[in-house]
Amino acid sequence: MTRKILHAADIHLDSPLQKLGHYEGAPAEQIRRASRRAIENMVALAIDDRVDLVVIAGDLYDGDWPDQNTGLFFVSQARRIVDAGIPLVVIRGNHDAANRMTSSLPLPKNPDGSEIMMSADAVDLRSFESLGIAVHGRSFQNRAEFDNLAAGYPQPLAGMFNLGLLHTSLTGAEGHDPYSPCTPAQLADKQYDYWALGHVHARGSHEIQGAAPVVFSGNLQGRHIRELGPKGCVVVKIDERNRCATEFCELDVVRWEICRLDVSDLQHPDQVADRFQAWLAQAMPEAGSRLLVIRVELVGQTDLLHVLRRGLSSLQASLQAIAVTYGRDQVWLESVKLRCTMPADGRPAVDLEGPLESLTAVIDQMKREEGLHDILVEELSKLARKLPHELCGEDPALRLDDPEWTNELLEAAASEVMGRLQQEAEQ
Ligand SMILES: [Mn+2]
Repeated sequence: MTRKILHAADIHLDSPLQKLGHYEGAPAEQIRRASRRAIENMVALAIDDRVDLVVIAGDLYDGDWPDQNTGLFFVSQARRIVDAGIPLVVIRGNHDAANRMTSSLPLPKNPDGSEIMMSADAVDLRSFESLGIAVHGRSFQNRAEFDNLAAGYPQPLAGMFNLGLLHTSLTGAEGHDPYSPCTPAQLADKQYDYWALGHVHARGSHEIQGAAPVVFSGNLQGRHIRELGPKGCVVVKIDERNRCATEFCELDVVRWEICRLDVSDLQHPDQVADRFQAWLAQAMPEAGSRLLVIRVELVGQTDLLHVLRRGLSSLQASLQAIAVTYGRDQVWLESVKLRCTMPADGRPAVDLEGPLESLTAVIDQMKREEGLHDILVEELSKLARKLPHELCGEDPALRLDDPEWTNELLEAAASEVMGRLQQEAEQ
């Protein structure tokens, strides 16, 4: 008997998008409702593709519900799944840990009468005899779960396809808290047939060769510019001998992309707009009918850097105009970032002498000095302590522990100073 399991995770239903309010003309409503549309797509896929089981590996909710509508929405979607005769199994992750959620609603029961939500008290089991599938899983009791939950998972049930459902950071993943740590070797030791993981929002496989697949499905719908590209779920196809093959299925309705434009051979800033339009011509068909949210990053070495920096707001406006006219309602420009640098060997187009020349030397020297980074972090830490909580959450305004971010800040500051001084020198 062949079977199909839909594996999803990290839905963060109705997660707030606080920064959207900062952008002029953002399609905020479309982005805000994206997590719901993505769930509807998931349910439609489960029903249309006739999957046999749906599992959600934690962080279904982003945290306590803003109101009961979030819970009611999921109840209605769970209802659609079980009404189609498909069982659904869910564990809680750090975001929707048992002790974080103050309100709850009764979920429908599975077709065999079992509960959808797995226990946080001990490792739980859902055994679907008619499918020959056993699901072992445990919900997070507390937000910060530092024990290796996998250690308590039992031996596989003989004669069944054994699936481990777990919310974990494995051995650690950049940008994700190290909850429920474990190694791929420890998971392999359990001798299950598939590990459906959640927590890490980037899709990926981590199995040891020859052992069961260990898969992060990634999140269902990207929520900001660091959750890039196609998002969705994994459909696991199981053959008669309990061997499985996985297939990624796109479910997102809003897609975040970075458009990197190399400006090394740029003759004039106006050319950036042409290149952006050419990039859009390729990207739009790939995105289908989805809303594309795009950050433009200019990379490479150019001595037009200071010119670009000075004209950044008008460049941003002209790219936005292209997004509106050429992209119609399908494209929204999130921001334009200058990641390009001055040519290492050449001097800027403008002849530097006197104070500008000295300043260039000072900036170059500061970039080489290692202490500069520490000074910046120390200064900004004072500011960070005064920031309201909303600006320090998952997508913080100041990312002081990210050396790439602080370096960008220093580069931007140097460029800004040079640009302003040159402007004055020319006037
Ligand atoms: Mn998580």
